[in-house]
Amino acid sequence: MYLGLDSSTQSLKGLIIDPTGGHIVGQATVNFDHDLPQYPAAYSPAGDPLEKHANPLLWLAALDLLFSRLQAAGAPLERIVGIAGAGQQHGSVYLNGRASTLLASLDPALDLAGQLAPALSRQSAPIWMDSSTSAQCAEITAEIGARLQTDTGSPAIERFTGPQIRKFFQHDPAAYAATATIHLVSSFMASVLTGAQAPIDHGDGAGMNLLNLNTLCWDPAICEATAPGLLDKLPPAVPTHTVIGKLAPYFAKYGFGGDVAIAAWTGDNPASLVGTGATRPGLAVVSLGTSDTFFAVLDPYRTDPDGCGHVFGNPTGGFMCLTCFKNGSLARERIREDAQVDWTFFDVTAFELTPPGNHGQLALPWFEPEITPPVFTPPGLRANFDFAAATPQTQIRAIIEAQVLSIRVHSQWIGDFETIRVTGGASRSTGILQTLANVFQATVETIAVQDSAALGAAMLAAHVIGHHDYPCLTKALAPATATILPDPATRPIYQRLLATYLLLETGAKS
Ligand code: XUL
Repeated sequence: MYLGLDSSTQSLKGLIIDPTGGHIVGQATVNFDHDLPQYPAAYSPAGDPLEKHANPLLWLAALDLLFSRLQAAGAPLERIVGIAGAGQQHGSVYLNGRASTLLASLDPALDLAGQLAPALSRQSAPIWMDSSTSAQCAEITAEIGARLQTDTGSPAIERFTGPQIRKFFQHDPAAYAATATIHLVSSFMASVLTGAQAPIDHGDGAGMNLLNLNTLCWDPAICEATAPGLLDKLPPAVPTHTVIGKLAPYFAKYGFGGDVAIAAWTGDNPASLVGTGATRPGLAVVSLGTSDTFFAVLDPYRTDPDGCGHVFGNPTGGFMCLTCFKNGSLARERIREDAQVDWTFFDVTAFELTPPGNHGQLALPWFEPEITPPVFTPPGLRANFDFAAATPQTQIRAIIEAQVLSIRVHSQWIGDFETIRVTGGASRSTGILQTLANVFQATVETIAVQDSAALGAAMLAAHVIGHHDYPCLTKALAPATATILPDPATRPIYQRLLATYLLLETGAKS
């Protein structure tokens, strides 16, 4: 059996799979706010709301708690032969020169947080929600130029690790100098499991603005432009398919056996690519959550001319792209509440009462600063018709078609797709699913996977350690639950509406 872990912003999840039977045989979750409120999961250390940090001891306390919960629930921990994991991307953990010794000598009589606290050279970890590094992004870009995007897969991005490291170096040079190793959340967690400094995988490493994706090595000039001596502080970069060590003896107290292999951890999005069964070209995933995300395999390597899409490593080899749309479900919820309709009306009825294309009427719900396209000051609702005077069904179709057209526009640089797999809460909406099928003229599939990052990590472990093949793992653990075909008659309607959408987006950005 194989264990997949997902260390995300709000929780640590563990999911155990039996790859032969094709079942999930155990799972547990630690919810940070609820279970460990003493350690903040996303706070602003100096009161600047653009800064968002976490206390890294949180992730250690969560690991102890998760394993004791799995043990108490009778999960078959003694039968686990391999573990892999996924971490929230971009967040960084700073360790001093004592860390390697402390990691190698964990005492099972004590807990992880207490023993590893002295290993930290920085008490907090900037996480992906931090957008406070615009100045550092500009400085790195001025030094490196356009090569930064074409070689690292993304232009300088506020939440990415390199700009965050530069800010730390500028604001606290002494603590930076006392830092021996800088980890991502993923490689930090892997280090704790193995009791030794773990490498960073290409999947998550690509979210740092430091890894050269043409050479798959840390880029010396970009590292030096980010912070002096940085190259020496980075763990090695390795393919995701790497066995990095054995589970440290510390964890035997939870009932693990003596010979558990650990595979390299990756980022939550690369792990989700595996967990949604989307590791082959021609298939894309749209995850409709608080934010909407679009991800797919990218082959061959190239970058988004608009700079909105990011390129990460595909854990199974090659590359993937990811685009985040900040105004997802929260925006949909707000429109539904304002229209005073229930979810059945929002998800189904509104689409039965209105025609595809909505007579050219579109509305962008940018209530929060948008990531794709980048809009820092949210303009609120922007429509090309009198939104307030329209019926709820027209309003709803206008919003959903604009959101789906935005996903289409900002994924066009990748190409066309035969199949789109849809996950997340809003994938219950038949209206949204049919709109996706029609706008993309692709088959839409729903999948029942709830925790795609944790499942993807478990599948990675089964593949890397147990040599199970991905198509079989996907068939058993992430099968399609429904298929929606595109209506070919809507192709010209959405081709025209795409041009209308672009005009609306341009107006809303300015
Ligand atoms: C991706 C990103 C988020 C985090 C969430 O670039 O910032 O999706 O990975 O954990």
